[in-house]
Amino acid sequence: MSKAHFGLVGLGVMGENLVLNAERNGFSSVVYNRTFSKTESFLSGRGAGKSISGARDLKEFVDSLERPRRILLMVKAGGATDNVINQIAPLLEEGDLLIDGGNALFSDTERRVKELESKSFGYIGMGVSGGAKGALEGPSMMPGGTKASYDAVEALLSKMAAQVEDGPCVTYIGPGGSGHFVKTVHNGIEYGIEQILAEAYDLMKRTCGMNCDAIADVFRHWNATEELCSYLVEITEICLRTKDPIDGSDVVEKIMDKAGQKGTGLWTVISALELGASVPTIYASLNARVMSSMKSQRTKAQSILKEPSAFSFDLGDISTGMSPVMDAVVLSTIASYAQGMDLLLLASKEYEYDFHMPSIAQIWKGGCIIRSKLLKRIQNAYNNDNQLSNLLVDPWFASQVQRRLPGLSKVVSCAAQAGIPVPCFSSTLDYINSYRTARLPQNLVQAMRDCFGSHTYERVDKEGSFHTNWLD
Ligand code: NBP
Repeated sequence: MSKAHFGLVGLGVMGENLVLNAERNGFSSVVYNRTFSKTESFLSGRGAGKSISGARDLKEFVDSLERPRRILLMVKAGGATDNVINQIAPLLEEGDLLIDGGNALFSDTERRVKELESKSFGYIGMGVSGGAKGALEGPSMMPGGTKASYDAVEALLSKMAAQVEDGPCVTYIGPGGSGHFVKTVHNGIEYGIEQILAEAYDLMKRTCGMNCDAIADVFRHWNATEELCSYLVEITEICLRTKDPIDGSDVVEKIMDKAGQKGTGLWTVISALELGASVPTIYASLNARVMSSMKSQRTKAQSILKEPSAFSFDLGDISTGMSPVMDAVVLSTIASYAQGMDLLLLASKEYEYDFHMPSIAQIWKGGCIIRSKLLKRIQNAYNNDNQLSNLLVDPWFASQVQRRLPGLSKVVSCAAQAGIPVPCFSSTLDYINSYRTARLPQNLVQAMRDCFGSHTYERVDKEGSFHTNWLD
């Protein structure tokens, strides 16, 4: 029997769809899953009639693959991935290649790359984005490891990836854990945008009394603009229009207001703090999920901490796309991307990943959850300057800030008066106002630090390190 071109371990939502994608693109495949009954039901279900076979154990799986073997792991990140690697590594031979497509912590991938490359077979840590549909139809993929390992699977990955006007949504990201680092930051940006869209929905509902269909109309309008045309805006409209089949009411209004998280948003913020990147919009979205989980405390507090008395303000109307709210959404979305890209640049220097920023923007233009028209502008900005200090100072983005800052400011101040939380909008406003302020009040912070702890300070009028005897 001829050997398969491609092997997949882990028949979860992602693995199932990725192996169907590989097979559709001409790569006969073999699958292995810890629980064999899942393999059987896959092969008799979605995998039936295709060039996909199943293996009962890892030895049979490895023996069914042509050499050098190309094996994609799509199992739960963390200990499960280590377990599978420990079981499969002794069965591999020189030149074989393992790809971890799970959402691994990038430092775990660094460790695994070091351990496994020394065993003479290749190891790639690859971020995959696009959910189930993207995995089947073409995801965005972010592979990191040695260039030689990437070259060995480039043809396979290029065929499986989403395609946009300037190529497939996959590229060599860089060494070690760089692919998983980029995927982590992608998810951090995603957290930000999801919260931004939720804040817009909340404002329109609570200040304008709009129902889900009316708000969905606004999202449809936004999705037709260059600034906001994106997958997340598109699915937000769908979510808002979807009705409960039982009583025809809006499903969204029946969903518990507690948002889950699996770690990548947290890892983004931890990395940002470690590297000294300012990511307040992304952090605000993470904190909003944490706050949302405190449902019983919030319910109790609502009756104790009264909201401000009646207010009124003008957010525009649907025909103008609720323009101040749109300004707030556009600038906060830009801030999410800007903060994520800034974090990538710092990581590129600190970890010697040598990121090619335009290529990262390019592979996010299709297949992934944060795909949007804005990414073309981001790609252009970094094509002009791969080390651009911040997207906000690129001419096109700067013009957006200039034009939309009054709208964002209005939304934040009105929301504050109405007692409506808009953590991403307000963090973005502070972020932009801070970033465009040449002199911040940290001179006083430095004075205090020197006063109580003799930490010294620099001066604006001469070089050196200074101390004042403040308390004498
Ligand atoms: P899950 O994250 O739910 O993982 C399911 C797979 O992991 C099954 O094949 C399961 O085998 C296997 N597994 C587990 Br759980 N523990 C194992 C262990 N100790 N040893 C061996 N296998 C084990 O599936 P998923 O949602 O398809 O995600 C797969 C990976 O892709 C994850 O790392 C995830 O973070 C990442 N990812 C997910 C998405 C998404 O939208 N879902 C998007 C991008 C990336 P079993 O059948 O025997 O339990």
